[in-house]
Amino acid sequence: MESKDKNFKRYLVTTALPYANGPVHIGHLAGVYIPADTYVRYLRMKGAEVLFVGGSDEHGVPITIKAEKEGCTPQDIVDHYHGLIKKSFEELGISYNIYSRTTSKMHAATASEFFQKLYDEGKFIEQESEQYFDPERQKFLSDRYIVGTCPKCGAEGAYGDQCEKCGSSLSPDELINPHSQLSGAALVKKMTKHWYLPLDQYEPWLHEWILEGHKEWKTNVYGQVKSWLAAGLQPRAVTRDLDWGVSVPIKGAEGKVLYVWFDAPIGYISNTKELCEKTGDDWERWWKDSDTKMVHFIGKDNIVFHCIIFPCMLKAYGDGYIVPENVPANEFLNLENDKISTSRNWAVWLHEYLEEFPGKQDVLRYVLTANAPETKDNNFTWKDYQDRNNNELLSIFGNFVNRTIVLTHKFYNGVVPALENLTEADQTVVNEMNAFHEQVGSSIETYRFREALSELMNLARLGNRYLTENEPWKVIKTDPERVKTVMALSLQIVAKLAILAEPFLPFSAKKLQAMIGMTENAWDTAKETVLLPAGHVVGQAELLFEKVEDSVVAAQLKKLDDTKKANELNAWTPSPIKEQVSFDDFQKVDIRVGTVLECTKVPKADKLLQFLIEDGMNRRTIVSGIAKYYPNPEELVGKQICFIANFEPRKLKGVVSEGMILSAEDKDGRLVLVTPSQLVAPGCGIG
Ligand code: B3M
Ligand code: ZN
Repeated sequence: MESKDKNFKRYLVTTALPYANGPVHIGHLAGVYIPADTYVRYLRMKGAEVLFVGGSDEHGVPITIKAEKEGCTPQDIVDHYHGLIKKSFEELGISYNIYSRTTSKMHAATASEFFQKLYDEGKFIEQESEQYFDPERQKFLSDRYIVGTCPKCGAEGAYGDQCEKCGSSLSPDELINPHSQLSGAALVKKMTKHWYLPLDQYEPWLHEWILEGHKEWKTNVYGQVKSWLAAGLQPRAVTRDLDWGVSVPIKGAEGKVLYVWFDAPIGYISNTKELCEKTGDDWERWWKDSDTKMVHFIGKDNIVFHCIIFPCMLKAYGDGYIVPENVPANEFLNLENDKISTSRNWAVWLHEYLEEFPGKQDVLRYVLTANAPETKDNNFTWKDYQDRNNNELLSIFGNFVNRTIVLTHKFYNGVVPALENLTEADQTVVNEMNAFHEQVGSSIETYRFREALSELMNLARLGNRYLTENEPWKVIKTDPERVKTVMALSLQIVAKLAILAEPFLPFSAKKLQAMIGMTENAWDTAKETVLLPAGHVVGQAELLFEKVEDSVVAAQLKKLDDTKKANELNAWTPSPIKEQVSFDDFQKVDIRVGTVLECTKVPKADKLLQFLIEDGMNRRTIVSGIAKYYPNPEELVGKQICFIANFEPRKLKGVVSEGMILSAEDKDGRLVLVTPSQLVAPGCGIG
């Protein structure tokens, strides 16, 4: 396997711990969880000893903000999302050995002990600095809790780390009039003490370990590490003044917790311990034995934490801790050509997919692997989802398997014929098909999952082509002996597919294995030419995949379109409130209800409508600039409108207008007439 120079005895595979403040979406899946699960399933099939560790990241400021907004505790938030995430991962078939959480007791103890040891050994720098403090709530505020006016665009409500209006990243010092999001109080600055991990001291080691020792890492990962090191590392604070997190276990640190990015990666260790405690395994052999190969699956925004900070923590701790052998981070996935965004609800959420597409886990796994953002950002579209399902899974894979099994039943009642009397062309197909086991495997081992999947599909293509070229359904009439060979060989391809597909399409592969009565699914059995011996009986054909109809795609696109519309409405802010007026001033304006008697376009004025209004005493003419929004003015006859009765008369395009009709101006500038909600007597006053 990889790292040809070293034979590892076991694999410790981790996936980034998703924040438990929202559900998981396809971007997370394509970037992290599906490739990791594919890798792990493959390793297990290879007979390797593997520990696959996941969990929820339940600390950090965004969780506390969400709790505050929803009027509940942070624990409520993480309980809800941890449950949701864990369940959806299970349903998608992400085959963790453990999926735990960073609010567990084991984690608090582990993270705390980790900090304590580094502290005791003088591995931190202690430093006081001035931080913003909310005098009303008596607490220090993290950047997210500080709001003010954006110095770049003037928007109100910009955060201490970013203005969401113009997107500029900010520091709280740059904000105009910074105040507390919690209490609204003006902020003061106060001294506070924190502990820093002096990353700069580890630069030479990082240089040697990664830049010299791991040139094989993906270029996006290697490149990021290189540029961080070139820029020079700074000491990083590993504590925060916050009341949600793992308490800093030392005297004088009351009210402080470990920084979420310090505790979260320790979660990999805590969760390993939790599992080993249950199973009676020794956790240290996973973490402190150089025979263990550790691989972190993450997204690109987590590279610095997994390639620099966490390894420095492990190195600082010493005691035999290993560091990752690889960190195959992916880029980002977009959705319908737009950035996936939780706050804009622009995502395909895993729990919703599982509900709306029952039994179609493998389709999502397939599409997200085929489109994985391995080397650059990539795009998910529902059209592509449909195409890949219909034209690849169904037409190539499903169709080949189905044809082969149906014909085997038709010709031989499901009994596999002997693979003999091979022609030269058959022998070429045998050689070709036997190469896939190695090709798919080595692509997986080097984290090239897209390539591995397309190789797998090439095996199915090979099978399809072989059947089509040999036409057993015709030849059966003229040369039944020949058909035995053709079917025997096709069945071996089906069996090979059943094994090689398993890391990618675990549900369908299992179904196929059961269908053809295969009991052995070790990866290396796929090396063999004959997997289904003569005389073996295969079961009846069952459909592995089904067509995705246009209406399904349309429904998903409609859902996204609705989201877009809702976002546009939310994004709009009404104009600022005008200067205050007194009751007396308001009383001066005489607003009344009138009934429309006539309504026509004003000639040679495309914006204007001329109304004849019954005002209870008289009839009056009012001209209003709403023609564009009421193309059939006659339809307004009989409707009631509101108008200013004592508005100074004005002449518009030769017509004297005796008042002003009220209309609402929508966010897009559209004018809509204001009418009473029930019929009232014309002339009655509004106020
Ligand atoms: N909670 C996930 C994220 O950045 C973050 C990963 C922690 S991994 C130790 O979305
Ligand atoms: Zn701004």
